[in-house]
Amino acid sequence: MNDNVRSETIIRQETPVGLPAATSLWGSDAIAACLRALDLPYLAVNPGASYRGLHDSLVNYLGNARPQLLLTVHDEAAVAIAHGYAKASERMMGAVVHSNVGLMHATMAVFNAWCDRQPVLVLGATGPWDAAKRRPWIDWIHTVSDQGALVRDYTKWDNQPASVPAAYEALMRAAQLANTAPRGPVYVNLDAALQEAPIDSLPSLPEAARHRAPDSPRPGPGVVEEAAALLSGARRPVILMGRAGRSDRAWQARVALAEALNAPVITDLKMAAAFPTDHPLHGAPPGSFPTPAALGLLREADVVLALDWCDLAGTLKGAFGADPVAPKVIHVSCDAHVHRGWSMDYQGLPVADVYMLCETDAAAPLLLDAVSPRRGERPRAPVYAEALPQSGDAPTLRALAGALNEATRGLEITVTRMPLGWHGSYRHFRHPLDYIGADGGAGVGSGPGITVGAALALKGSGRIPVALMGDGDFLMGATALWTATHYRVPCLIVVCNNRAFYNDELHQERVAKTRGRPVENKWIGQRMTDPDIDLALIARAQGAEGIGPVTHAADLAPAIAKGLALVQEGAACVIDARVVPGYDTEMSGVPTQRR
Ligand SMILES: Cc1ncc(C[n+]2csc(CCOP(=O)(O)OP(=O)(O)O)c2C)c(N)n1
Ligand SMILES: [Mg+2]
Repeated sequence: MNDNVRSETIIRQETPVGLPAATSLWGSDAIAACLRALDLPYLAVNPGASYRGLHDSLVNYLGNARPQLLLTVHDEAAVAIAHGYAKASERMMGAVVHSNVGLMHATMAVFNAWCDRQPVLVLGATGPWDAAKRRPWIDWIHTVSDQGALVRDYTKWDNQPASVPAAYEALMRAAQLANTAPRGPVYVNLDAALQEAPIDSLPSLPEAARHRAPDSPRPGPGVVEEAAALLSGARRPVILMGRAGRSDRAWQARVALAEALNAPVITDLKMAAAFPTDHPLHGAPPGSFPTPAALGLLREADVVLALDWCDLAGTLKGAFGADPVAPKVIHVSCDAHVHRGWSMDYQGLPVADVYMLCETDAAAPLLLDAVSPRRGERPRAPVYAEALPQSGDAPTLRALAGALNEATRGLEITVTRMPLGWHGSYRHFRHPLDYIGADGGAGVGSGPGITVGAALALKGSGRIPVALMGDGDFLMGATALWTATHYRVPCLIVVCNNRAFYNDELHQERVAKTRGRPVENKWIGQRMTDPDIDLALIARAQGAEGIGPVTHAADLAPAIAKGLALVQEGAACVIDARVVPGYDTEMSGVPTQRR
């Protein structure tokens, strides 16, 4: 858990009544006790008969505390909430999804967490595996051979334990692996018969502290010195600041390293805030794709320090094309430990003159100690101004960004989602929790769940969770909001509602142009109009506050201010901000975030 969020949050508690003395014990009681030993704060669930044994144990044996159940309205939201919680807190929680169908619903969220390298303990169930114990029909429907195969290619580990002691070990191993860098989701599948079997006594629980995840691997001997020598002697080093931790200490070490090297830093909107974007060394507005300004810096570089940069090969290709990569490359990452055959989320194979197999925040202090400070001319200060409220009436995304900046002045907010079309210069990030990064796997619909999970982690921290979300993203996952209202988790979702899957209109436009076909038709099969969907009503239907539709630019800042005030009073709130379809092409000619 990082030092910026409180370890315990106060949310609505649902306290079971009349708990019996534990005179009889069941397999799932032992499994529940083991989950408590792992110190999981919450289990986001969508219920199902396949884990009714475990559900009973969590409620009637553990008393619905440590872990507390969080009911979700969709299995995908359960995993997305756990994903968002880990992003903001750096602490793992669990998600329980019903046999096969629940897991099938949850798969996209598991994939997102996998690509985002975030730990989630996903629990599932099947069976009874013993066919003689199955109820007719439905238990057979609930039983599949090798259920873990559904998610094996995008989880770090999965298992179907056959006994209580095996379940203990599986849970310990799953938690340890999930939290070992590179982190990721794991899946433990609990046989219904094992859960529902009577047991004589609780086998003694494993010592979770002795199964905790190790610290980041350390780079091999000599590698730090090799990297430090390259950096100290560089004329124009550039830092690609990628995946990194949320703590103040790690943030400060990264800033100190950049300052010691006097090197421009490039950050990425796919990943959480890693470096202050208003620092004079922050080289270019961040994007999801390398921006022309960032590529220009790379072309001038003689040494590139890539700190767990997502898609290093692609970024270098953007700068150097088919030519050899001119600068020396120091590649700091242990991501290769989860590079496997099915998903290509590992991206291209980057060149590396020095390869430090460790995490960013393990490397930064070591490099800081080892480099000789580089003097000389400071790089041009490229500090850019944030978006301002717009004078015109058109509610563009830039106008929305300006309104957000105005309405949040003096407040500590955590941006839990950026919409496609967001331009990296619209808003500065000055703290590791100012922005928690994107979804990881480009799975639309994760925005609401990740936001609610992050808001859960941030409750009590004094920071206000604010999501800026596409309408497509909101609509695909909107029912995650109910979990926020039910459990009293405040958050603000500003839906950048262009009433379209606009990103894909741009794709149709490109194809039409290439093929010499009418661009005018790009909206067909993309626009969600006639009827416009009333997003504020979707919020109100779930007990949240709903504001809007807001249709004039001048009304955006007051609407956001009102939403923030409601959230500060404890509400979950959705603002339907009707933005005009279109991404910003004017901001220094830099492409906006798109897919
Ligand atoms: C689950 C899923 N379905 C479809 C897509 C393809 N896709 C990528 S971006 C996008 C549009 C998202 O719409 P919205 O959130 O409203 O953002 P906008 O494009 O309008 O800015 C779609 C459908 C996807 N990435 N994920
Ligand atoms: Mg849209």
